[in-house]
Amino acid sequence: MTDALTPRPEDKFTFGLWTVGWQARDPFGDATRPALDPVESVHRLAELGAHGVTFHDDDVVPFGSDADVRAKHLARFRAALHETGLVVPMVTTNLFTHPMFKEGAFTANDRSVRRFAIRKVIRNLDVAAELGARTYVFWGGREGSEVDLAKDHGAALDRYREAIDLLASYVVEQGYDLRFALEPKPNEPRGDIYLPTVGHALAFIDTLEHAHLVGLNPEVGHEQMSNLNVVHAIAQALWHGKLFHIDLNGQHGPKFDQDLVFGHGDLLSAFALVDLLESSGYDGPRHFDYKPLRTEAIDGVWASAASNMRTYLLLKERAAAFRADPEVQEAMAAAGVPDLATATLGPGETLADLLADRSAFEAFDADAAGDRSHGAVRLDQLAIEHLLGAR
Ligand code: DIG
Ligand code: MN
Ligand code: MN
Repeated sequence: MTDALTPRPEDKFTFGLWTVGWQARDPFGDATRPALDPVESVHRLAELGAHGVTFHDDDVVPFGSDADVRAKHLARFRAALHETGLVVPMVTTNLFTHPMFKEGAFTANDRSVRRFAIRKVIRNLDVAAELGARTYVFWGGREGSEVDLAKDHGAALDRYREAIDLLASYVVEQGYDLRFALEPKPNEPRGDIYLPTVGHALAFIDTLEHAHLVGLNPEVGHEQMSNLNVVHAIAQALWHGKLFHIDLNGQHGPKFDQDLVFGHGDLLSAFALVDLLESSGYDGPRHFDYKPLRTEAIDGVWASAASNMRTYLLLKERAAAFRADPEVQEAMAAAGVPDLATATLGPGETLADLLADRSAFEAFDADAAGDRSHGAVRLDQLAIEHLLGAR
């Protein structure tokens, strides 16, 4: 029996193979789960209602495989996609697991590592294009430092830009229909990571040779690790026309990267994020980049995958009900929310007109404005009540 909470391909839910495939090894403990065959993940995620999968090169082809082995792994993976109908909207590169990347990839002091990293990405850009991916993500997990004086940070940004510009030039020369999405993160695994937030990444993108081809893949928890508001971050990414992809998950504020199931962190923030995504016209994948809790066995892995999609659909349903609620609409109007869309200067009004308008300043009743009650708490309570199913 299907209902509004049954995931459908048109919901565009996608999962990284590395998510359900995480064996739950952490800095303080061994794996608690066996390795998962990517082909099995494709079939199980399809059964759960996913629209597609995403992957790092090494998730499908083990690092260091020779050409024949690589071809066999890719062939098995393609066959599973064909059998299930799953698509691959996004591909990325593992530039962080092999010890060679321990001091960086694009920004490694060791030039030979930087050259290897670029070649590793180029080889996987070809795979991404061949599979029909439209987005290629760059998460610079090893691009950073623990010791400030062990790195020339300006030169590091030069090298980061050189790599992205070179790779974007390759995509243009090959005629690939691919765009790049940078994924900010403040720290972990490096003590401090370059391009730590959406803001830093936006500023960096503006300096690039092919800036129009480069956008963002913000991850919910990564902004929240910096105690930043992820709804503001996504709104600004949209405002710049740079929300090319998104990593949805959950996080309980400033601590290690929890990669929880979407909504299992700050639920009210997740509600506002779904409201924004569903009203913004963003038509990209609803991509989950999360880790099934280390406490779970394989049954919990698939349950957690389903939970991401079910939670998203519940929030989507509640956000629509919130927006349709006449009391919410009245409370929005009372709070002046729609008024912000009106320009501060009137149509055709000039600065001189503003300077001549005594009601704007000389005769303005600042105390009356200060006394006004804006009704934000009422909106918060209405959101809570919709979330709790009380309306
Ligand atoms: C971690 O948040 C990163 C890597 O898993 C991957 O490179 C990227 C893709 O979404 N997210
Ligand atoms: Mn994360
Ligand atoms: Mn991510």
